[in-house]
Amino acid sequence: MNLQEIVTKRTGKAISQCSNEELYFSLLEMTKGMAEEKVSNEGKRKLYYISAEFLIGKLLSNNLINLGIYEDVKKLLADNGKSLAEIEEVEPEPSLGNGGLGRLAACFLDSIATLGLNGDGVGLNYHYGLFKQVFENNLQHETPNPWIEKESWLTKTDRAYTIQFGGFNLQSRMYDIDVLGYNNRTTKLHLFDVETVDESLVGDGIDFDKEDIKKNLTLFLYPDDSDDKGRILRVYQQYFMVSNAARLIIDETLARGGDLHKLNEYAVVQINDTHPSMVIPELIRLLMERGILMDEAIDIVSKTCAYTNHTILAEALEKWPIHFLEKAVPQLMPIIYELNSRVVKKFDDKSVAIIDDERRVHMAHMDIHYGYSINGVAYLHTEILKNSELNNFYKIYPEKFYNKTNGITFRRWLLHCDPELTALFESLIGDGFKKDATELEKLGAFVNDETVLQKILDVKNAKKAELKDYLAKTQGIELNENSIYDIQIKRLHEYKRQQMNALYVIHKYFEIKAGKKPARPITVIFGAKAAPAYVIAKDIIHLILCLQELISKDPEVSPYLKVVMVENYNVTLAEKLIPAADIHEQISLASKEASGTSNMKFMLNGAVAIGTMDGANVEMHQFVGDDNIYIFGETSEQVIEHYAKADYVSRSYYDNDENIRRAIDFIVSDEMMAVGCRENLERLYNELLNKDWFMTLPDFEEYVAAKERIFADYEDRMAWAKKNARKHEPGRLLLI
Ligand code: CJB
Repeated sequence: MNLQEIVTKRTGKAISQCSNEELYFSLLEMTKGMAEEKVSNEGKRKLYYISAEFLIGKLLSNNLINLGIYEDVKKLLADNGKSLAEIEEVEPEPSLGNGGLGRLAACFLDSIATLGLNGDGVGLNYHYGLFKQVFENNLQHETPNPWIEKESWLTKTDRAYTIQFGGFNLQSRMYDIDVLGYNNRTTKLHLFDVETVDESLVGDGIDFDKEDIKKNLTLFLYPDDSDDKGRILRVYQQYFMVSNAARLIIDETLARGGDLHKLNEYAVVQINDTHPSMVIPELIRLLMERGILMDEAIDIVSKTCAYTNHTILAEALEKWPIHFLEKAVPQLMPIIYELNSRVVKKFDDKSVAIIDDERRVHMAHMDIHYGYSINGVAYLHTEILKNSELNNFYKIYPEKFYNKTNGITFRRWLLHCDPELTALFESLIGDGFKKDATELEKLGAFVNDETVLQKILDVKNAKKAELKDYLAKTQGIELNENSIYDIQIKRLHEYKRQQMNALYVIHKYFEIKAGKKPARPITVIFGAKAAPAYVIAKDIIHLILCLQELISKDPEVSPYLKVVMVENYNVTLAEKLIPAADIHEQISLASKEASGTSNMKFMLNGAVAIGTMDGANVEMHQFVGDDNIYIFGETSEQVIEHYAKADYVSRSYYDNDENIRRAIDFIVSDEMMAVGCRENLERLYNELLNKDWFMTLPDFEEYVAAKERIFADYEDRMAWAKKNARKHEPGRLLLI
């Protein structure tokens, strides 16, 4: 059925008479119908990408693009006085992810579908998602983020399993979301849920009874893990995810006529970070239940599973106390003990054991011993894994370590979010780049063409004006479109150093007060959620929001400097912010950002990076050269050495550097106390002064200098535009 027919069936009205809501649901029905008609990718070996997060973003426009009907639908609606952009606003964004790890999973699904590979995603159907961020009194508050409506992209399937936990069983149900490839076939995102989940369990904010597993299992992604109850709940969630996945893999393999003794020829399981690691013992257990002996089951599973590491931060490498697992999933423990005892017998090195002396199970260790591949997500990150963080494993299994530098889908991050730039590119190099990003290299021919460069600048200005309108309408934020938009959007974490950017804002505030006005107004934009239990991260949000208020009320400074923190940063906002950015901040402490992927999205949309030699910035720097990226700060080798020698003392920077002292002292100044909370500001001040674990202060002066250079260079508009055009010369970034 075409759109008009569906609209008539649903509403009895003409398109022109329908509300945006009626049109959204009609488009949803039409698109789902078209997806169902497409064939799934095929091939003998099927990939199961298991992930706690899939940060898929809104689906309507992306699906219309991938079906090749976006322009036709847009025109049909426009001919009837309707705006597709306004209809898109009706769509809730699925709240199934947190950060880059989840967005990467979503980009992979797009890529799998487009490339025609045989592979599906497997995860959980969180009813309230991560959480919705609300700002009150310059503080972050968390509320549920319901996104599942009566009609949605989810399709209930017939697949259901009985999942066994210590002392009780739960009935699962699989829901599917079709992921459309570009002019191609589809793949599926399988999301498992519990029939008994009860949304009314959630009371104040995001509080709920963490022990009522039957009712709470799929309420939230990453439930607060500041106490044991929350941590055990994460174990229940993870096991539920992987037990369903393992059963699905076995059933599908058998349904395709596969032989479980050769499971590895039919299936590959990608373990996205450690959350799905229990799939290893669970698959072994299920194979044994089906009559395969343990030795063989272990061998089969070891040839089937592969693990992606996304961070070297110890806190994110999960280690579950044995008593948690004994309680939640006792049936796995005999297998985990056996896996550990084989390791201990073979290697006389405690650091590679699966179970440590504190009786904790190291999930990553299990993945490495019993998987066939371990990958890091950027060149530098993989080198650090091999040479330091996982060196003891690398020495045992050098052949298992691979690098896979992250990528992004340019359908969403160019075609969808910047149709104007896409049209410009298409007019210059044809449309082959929509399926094969390497064709963007052809843009290199225009690097000295001032007419083209001017058009690139014109598109940027149009996107900046669009962002201004959007934020005014949706968040009541006023931007000056003639200012420089300098944007940092990512999870809030001390290692990502949003606090360094905030200290720069304070520095600039003092400079302006002292009469050193910037050539052009600057708007520093942040978007970030802090984990509910991460106190210092929430204090950093508080600092930024206080600066936003204080500066906006200061008539001396506000014409030149503005700070904005967008509320509830998500994929939808990223799609508006990225095309409008002039400058993007990639300022993590070198060695700590595994890759970063917003760096790639900004670059694709013609923004210039200021950053450290960290994650994928290193490869970007290599590709674009010194002139087109603003690199500063200590190297990863220097940083790793500071940690090894424990020689970093933040207070000495405070004592010896006036700018640093002035900026840090301002955090607890009377002006700040007038807009903020003493407790939060003092805690952050003390943290920076006495600990500063992620070494904000040593890089500060170089950061300030790099910012001054980038702002000065911005004024030569043609030279600036060239920085963008150059990025598409031959041999540039490899995108998925
Ligand atoms: N990452 O988003 C997350 N969550 C985590 O818990 C750990 C890492 C991010 O994964 C991205 C995809 O690989 C990386 O680009 C990013 O550097 C990393 O922080």
